Amino acid sequence: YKNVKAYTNAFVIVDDTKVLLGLKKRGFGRGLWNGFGGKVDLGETPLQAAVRELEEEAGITAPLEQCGTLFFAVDGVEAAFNIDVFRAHEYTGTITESDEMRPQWFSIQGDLLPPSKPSATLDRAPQEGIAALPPIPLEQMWADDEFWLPLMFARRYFVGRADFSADNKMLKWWFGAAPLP
Ligand code: 6U4
Ligand code: NA
Ligand code: NA
Repeated sequence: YKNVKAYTNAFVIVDDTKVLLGLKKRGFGRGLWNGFGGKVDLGETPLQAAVRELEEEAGITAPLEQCGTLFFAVDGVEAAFNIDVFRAHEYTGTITESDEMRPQWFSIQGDLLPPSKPSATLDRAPQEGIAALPPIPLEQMWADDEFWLPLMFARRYFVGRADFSADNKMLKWWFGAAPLP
């Protein structure tokens, strides 16, 4: 790669049990479920960009906090991605489909649940409505997501890198976590 472009990706996670994802309807990553985000515009901080993109793509406002940093390079593509990842545990406004994203709640289940989570929390009866949500559709998401989503759901701070081939296969990757600073 020859240059690095700044992007954001934002997740709303309610009660540690459900997460809002959007189905990308156009452009890069079309057909994949992801958080809400995009390019950091000139003059914006990554946080400002994350708040703006969440509003533009899902119609809501949330007190986002950075929870990770990811770096992606693709063979033969000049620009690599630096993605600041944000999360919030609450939001205001009405979740609204946009031209770019179709929002949908998913339940956090199985291997994506934090292993360190106290069993008292995990074992309690699911809240009304949660059980009916579909599980996170990893097979229809970027290949790297399964490695850092559990860290995000465990409320840890994560960093990582993945290198993709020109046809978007993940060739090499590394992800790690630390307690939140
Ligand atoms: P335009 O329409 O050009 O303004 P914009 O909304 O600024 O687009 P977009 O949607 O192309 O940008 O941003 C790409 C989104 O995809 C960002 O949220 C970052 C995310 N993304 C890119 N590669 C990813 C990967 N390997 N894994 C992942 N998210 C990725 O989980
Ligand atoms: Na976007
Ligand atoms: Na944008």
